[in-house]
Amino acid sequence: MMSAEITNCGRVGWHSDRQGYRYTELDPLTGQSWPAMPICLQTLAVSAALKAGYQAFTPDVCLINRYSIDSKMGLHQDRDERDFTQPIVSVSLGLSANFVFAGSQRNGPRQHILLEHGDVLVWGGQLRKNYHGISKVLPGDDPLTGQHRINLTFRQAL
Ligand code: MD6
Ligand code: FE
Repeated sequence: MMSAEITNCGRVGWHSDRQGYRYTELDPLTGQSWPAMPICLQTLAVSAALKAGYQAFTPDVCLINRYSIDSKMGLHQDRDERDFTQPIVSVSLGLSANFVFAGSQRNGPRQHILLEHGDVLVWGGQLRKNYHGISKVLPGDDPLTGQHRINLTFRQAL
């Protein structure tokens, strides 16, 4: 089992290493700022949030995960952000994946959602800190991403 390859764009980025995980203003691998969040992506995220009823979403980070067919993401909570009234907007590209959505407890009942190319999931309110993960990336060969799935998650971290 492999985990996804990770990078970011935006004012901060989410980084995990031996010292733990955190949001940083500089990419620890390059010492440089993360690339700016492209306006078109920011606009997409803000308008998706608005459609779902979140009127003041101001994402400052886009976490970029690239999965291969053998990668998974274990059940986790997204809880390193400051303001949990802000939703998360997740955009799926390339190969499809099985998204597992548990409750507020890791071992609670699970829902399985197929995330396909172009799907946008907006996530917030009572469910903001629910456990979730990726159990499987479905094999295939996507014309744009090849044998990969790319997930963009937009958050307001600060
Ligand atoms: C993924 N996504 O879809 C991993 N977190 O590859 C997440 O961990 C995630 O999609 C919070 C909200 C939506 C998500
Ligand atoms: Fe997550």
